[in-house]
Amino acid sequence: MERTLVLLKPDAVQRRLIGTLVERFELKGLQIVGMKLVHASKELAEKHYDAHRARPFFPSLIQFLTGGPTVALALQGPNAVAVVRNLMGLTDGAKSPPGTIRGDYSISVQNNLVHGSDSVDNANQELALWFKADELISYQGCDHNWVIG
Ligand code: IDP
Ligand code: MG
Repeated sequence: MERTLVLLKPDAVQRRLIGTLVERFELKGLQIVGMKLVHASKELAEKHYDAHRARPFFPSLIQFLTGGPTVALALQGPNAVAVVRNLMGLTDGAKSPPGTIRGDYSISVQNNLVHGSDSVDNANQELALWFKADELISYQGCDHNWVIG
């Protein structure tokens, strides 16, 4: 079973969308195996977005991610990485189709509410960056056989 990192970025927290967004992932059938509120340090934010270090928007992105608390979620399920990316939609909220999280709630490129790992390798690295090993909980959901089949 695959695991992925989701962040409800500071705009989602400030806009009181935590419950709404967690519900989207839960109703899809993903299982929460880690969850915490983190006020990201500059060091954590820069490590998380290291791939974008050379981009012109990097300083603004780091200011955004460190500007308030973030909810870090570890989600588990079949093809969790791709499932989450599809639920999120496109990077630019203005262009993301209705029905996706960003399409429904964001109209910005930067302030697009959610992060989701883009590959299994990156998911494992990002989970290790945001969570200690003992903060990820393995358990069998009681509805597992109905949701997964
Ligand atoms: P993703 O979150 O859809 O995977 P990435 O290209 O990995 O998008 O970019 C990481 C984050 O950087 C985006 O979610 C968004 O917050 C921000 N970002 C991406 N492109 C731009 C841009 O052109 N201007 C400002 N911020 C951007
Ligand atoms: Mg990305």
